[in-house]
Amino acid sequence: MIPARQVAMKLFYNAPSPYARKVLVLAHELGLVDRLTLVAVDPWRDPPELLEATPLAKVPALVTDGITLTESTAICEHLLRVAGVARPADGARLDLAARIGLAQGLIDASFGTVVERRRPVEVHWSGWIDRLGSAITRTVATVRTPGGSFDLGDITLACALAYLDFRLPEVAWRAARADLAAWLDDVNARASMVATRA
Ligand SMILES: N[C@@H](CCC(=O)N[C@@H](CS)C(=O)NCC(=O)O)C(=O)O
Repeated sequence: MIPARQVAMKLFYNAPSPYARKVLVLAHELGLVDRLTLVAVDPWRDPPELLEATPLAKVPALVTDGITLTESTAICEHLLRVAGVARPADGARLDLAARIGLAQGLIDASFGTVVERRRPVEVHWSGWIDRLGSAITRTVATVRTPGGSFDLGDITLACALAYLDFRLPEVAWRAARADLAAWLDDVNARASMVATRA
């Protein structure tokens, strides 16, 4: 059997996708990016090579050892295993899962807003846009300012906040959380974030 570290990995991604960026930032941080065959696709156009890999036609999708992994967190957890990063102990693992969940939800609410706004204005569901907006505001107010290593929780949060700046600049999260804004400005200068900017 070929050792896991040598198995080929093909990553379907789209540069503006915050979910795909999260995977790519982690791959850079782990020094694994050269191990990935990167395939840039626009999922909204249903490219045949993406459909062949996943019926969901979503990015990110990682094909490895004849298996397609979808869901950015599952892909990241696989990359952490490939890199040999030990799983945190129980308490830290719960805290990490909670931080990933909050930041991922922030991406979901932001991405959902962007998609809803792509519909013709007369069919906008304003109640839904407002609900997502409230979730964004509450979540930004709630997240802790990271202080430690740039782990998957922090990477997910950085991708979420950078996506707000990129696609929803009218959300005044920086004014509400100057501490978080300073942190993002700091991590935005990391090589992994610079290399994955859309
Ligand atoms: N929960 C998934 C979300 C993936 C996702 O929604 N990706 C978007 C790109 S930002 C996509 O491919 N959308 C195409 C579609 O929904 O058809 C993850 O964490 O990977």
